[in-house]
Amino acid sequence: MLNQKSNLTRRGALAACAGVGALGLTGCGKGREILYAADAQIDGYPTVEAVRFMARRLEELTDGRMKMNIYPGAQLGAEKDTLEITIFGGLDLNRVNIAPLNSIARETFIPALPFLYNSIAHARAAMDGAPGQAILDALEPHGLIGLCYYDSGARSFYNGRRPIHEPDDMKGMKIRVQNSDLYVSLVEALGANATPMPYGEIYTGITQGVIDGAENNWPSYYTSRHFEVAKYYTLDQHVLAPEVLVMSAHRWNRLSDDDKQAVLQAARESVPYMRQLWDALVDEARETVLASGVEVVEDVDKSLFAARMEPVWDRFITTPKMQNIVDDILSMEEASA
Ligand code: GTR
Repeated sequence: MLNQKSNLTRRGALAACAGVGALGLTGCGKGREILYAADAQIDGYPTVEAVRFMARRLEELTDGRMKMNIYPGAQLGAEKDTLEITIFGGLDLNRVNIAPLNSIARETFIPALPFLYNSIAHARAAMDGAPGQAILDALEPHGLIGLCYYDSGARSFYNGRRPIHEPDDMKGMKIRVQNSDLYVSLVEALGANATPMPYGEIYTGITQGVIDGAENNWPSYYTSRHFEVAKYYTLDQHVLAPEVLVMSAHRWNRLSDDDKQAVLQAARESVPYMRQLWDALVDEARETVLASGVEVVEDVDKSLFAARMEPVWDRFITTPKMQNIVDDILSMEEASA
């Protein structure tokens, strides 16, 4: 059993060492480094396992000098809150979706534009390439270092009221969205009411009728068990926005150049590992959810959803720099097809 005294002593040491930070989850001392990482997804989810992989690589690359402690399942709070703590320097690493970064750096709207990509391969190529790097770089002036992207597949609508075949079926529905103006606009463009709310509150929100549904990819719909309470899933695939692993610039700036390189290398090496786990979980999620009796609407005329959502592009792409990144992504379409 963990002895309470040593636990308290450790907390005191952490707080003293961190100097700043609401959580004080940053570790240092005698050349040894402990990086603290948060994730809103449950233990075992591909993003969590990818950060664990990164931790093992980081330990190897630094001969055991750098270690990581990972807190999955939103133990440290919802993404919006843990991001603020990360920027402030109270938490070292945070794996989040791109959406909660939207209010921090406008460039992060780009990968969440509706129907931007023509395939998963296109999304991966764009995020692995120059456009993805330009978006990560845009985070730095806001106190975050973007280390890498992870997959998040395609997000689609689900609800507990009726099957959605076309946008008009969503009229008046209350749909939970992430904390992002772009997502609010997307849902409102369809005639539904957007309700921003943390991920962890969706299940109860649906059972209590606060919301009718939400939108997410297969693995999240499955592992969050939302499929138990929202039995209609429509594969409109409106957004292929990625997950992002960010680091607090406070912490980053205190690392030696060699340690920065090791962190970056370990993060990058975790990406192909994550993708393997991701592809397998998409299959498992689809099979299990279908077997549970969920009604999946596969035959969707996506052009109807795309037409309604199109005005969102002009509303959120507001600078020539952003437009150039969008153009770069669009020009990669053929190469990745
Ligand atoms: C998931 C993502 C989470 C969180 C969640 C949400 O796909 O992995 O980080 O952003 O969506 O909808 O809040």
